[in-house]
Amino acid sequence: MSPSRLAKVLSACAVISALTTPVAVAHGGGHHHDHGGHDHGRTIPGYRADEAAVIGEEHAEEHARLRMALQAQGEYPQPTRDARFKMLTDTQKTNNAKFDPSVFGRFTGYFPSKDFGDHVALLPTGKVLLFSFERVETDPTKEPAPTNVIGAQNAGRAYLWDPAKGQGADAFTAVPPPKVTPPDGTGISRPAPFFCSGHSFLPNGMLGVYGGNIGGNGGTGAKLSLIFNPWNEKWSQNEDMAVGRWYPSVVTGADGRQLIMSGQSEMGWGTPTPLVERFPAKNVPVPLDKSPLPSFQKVQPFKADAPFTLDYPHLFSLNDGKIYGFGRQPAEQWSFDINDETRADLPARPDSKDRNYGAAVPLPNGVNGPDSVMVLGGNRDDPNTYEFSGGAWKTSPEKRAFGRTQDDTIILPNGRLLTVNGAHDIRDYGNGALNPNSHQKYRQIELRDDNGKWKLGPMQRLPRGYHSNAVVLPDGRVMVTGDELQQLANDDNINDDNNGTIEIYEPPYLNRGPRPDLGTTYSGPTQYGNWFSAESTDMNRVTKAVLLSPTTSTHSVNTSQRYVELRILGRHTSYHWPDGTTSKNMLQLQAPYSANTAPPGWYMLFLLDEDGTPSTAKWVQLVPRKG
Ligand SMILES: [Cu+2]
Repeated sequence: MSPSRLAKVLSACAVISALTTPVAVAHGGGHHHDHGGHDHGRTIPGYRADEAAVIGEEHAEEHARLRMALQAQGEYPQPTRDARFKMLTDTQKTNNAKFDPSVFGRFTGYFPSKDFGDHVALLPTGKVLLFSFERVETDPTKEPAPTNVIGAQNAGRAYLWDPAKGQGADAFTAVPPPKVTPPDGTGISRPAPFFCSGHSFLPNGMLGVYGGNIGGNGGTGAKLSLIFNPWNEKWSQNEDMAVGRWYPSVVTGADGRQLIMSGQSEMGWGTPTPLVERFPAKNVPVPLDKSPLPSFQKVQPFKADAPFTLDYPHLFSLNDGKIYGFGRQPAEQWSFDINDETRADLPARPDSKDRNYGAAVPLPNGVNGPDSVMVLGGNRDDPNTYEFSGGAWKTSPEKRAFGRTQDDTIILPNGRLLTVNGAHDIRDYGNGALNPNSHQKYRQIELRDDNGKWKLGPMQRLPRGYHSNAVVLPDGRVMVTGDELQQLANDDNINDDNNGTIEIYEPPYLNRGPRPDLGTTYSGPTQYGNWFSAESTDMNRVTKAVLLSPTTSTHSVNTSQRYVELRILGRHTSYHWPDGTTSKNMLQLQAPYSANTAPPGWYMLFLLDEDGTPSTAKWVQLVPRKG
């Protein structure tokens, strides 16, 4: 049979099987069922027990043979993509009809993206930087990333998406990374292969990106040190780091400097580096303004090491000014003093299990800034959430509906938490590795309310696991993207250059009454402890003013998340400035007292009413006190 004929037969049946498979709903606390092909004694490769349950064993065996025949022909048929995507579209629609948008929110957008979005950063211009790698594979049943690819094909790519320009191709602009010639023996220059790097923001809104993979040895750490400048939309390159890092984490401390930890070294997979590096170096001023940085600045070694045995640790700057490093291995929990450059042991996480990539989030703590962190993702068998607070761990009384790995949990402008994305394992959505067929449950979002209770909500269109991301936009919507495997598996035209997709989720607060107004806001740099103005025609309805940090994330690591309330010092119907001008309906908001509460940098200011409905955001910048 020809490949297209094979594909037609299979996809015709696939639609039937997909549509008759019961949708959604958790199996309950971490129960797993292996659909890998060994159930009922069936050993035919490609056999799926879940399919057999719907269409019968013989028919499922027939499918298995067709599937293997297709695989042997080395291509993934467009009709299979189309059938799969139709199933996901239909099940999303059916399932989500039962969720009241004012309680659970709703998914409102799905559109093509120029990039896979394996790495994302919301920039202080309101644009989103998306980056990953040039496509090396179109078949989602094969490893889709250039992990072992050496040479020209292993190249980075980056795009800006401007939400103000909508959802079409015009809203995307290519911003390729600098060309480099990696030390891979080929001598070939190409856009920097920075996928699976680590990143965080500098106090001037620029993004520092460290590491990457030059290919081979199961992933060979790149020494790349790059800066993306959101103000002129250009990259610059620094001097290389001392070591290669693939899967490092980067965090910005209260001093405005970045610490770079972990990552598989230039020796390849299985050689995580304990070396910690810092940018900028201590004798170089921290960048505060928008002027481009000089190229080839140095990173600097940090005295203490960070011997994480598993990569991509969660790093956060908490309100005592220390960096907290929560390793995926339970005993690898440390704090770092950024002034003394020392490391101290923290108690072991109580779950006693290594965790996969999964979410962690610093919890809102009023005007004081975060002093505790919730670790919740990364173990599909564990629905518990763990809180590190006051130097000790506790297991929270409230669980999620089920455990997830590769999930993202982000803080919304009302201080509540949203979990999106998730999978069974890396490249495994519950039906075996490199099988795009996913357990439906991983498509359901989960929301945490003010009492800490979690509830499942509507489904996203695609299952998104490994390399997925989510970002709160300044208008309060949430952008969901990432996971090149699912994007390739559901692409409506694999031959065009739109390989990625973005989904938009509107939280419940966008589906209730009118939002509080936020007008002109002081947009210059604000020193810690000073007050600044924000105008609102709903001034008297406003109960809270909050700073929400823009986030940059990958692999469920999101070190920049932060939620800080501001003191409202005054409400003025009419305020007369010393220069003779007047502001109407003006709130007087006080910046946090110290960088320990919120490190220097750009933040989104939201005003909230008593129902927790946020305004759209305005950008403000916190800077150190002068003198
Ligand atoms: Cu990766």
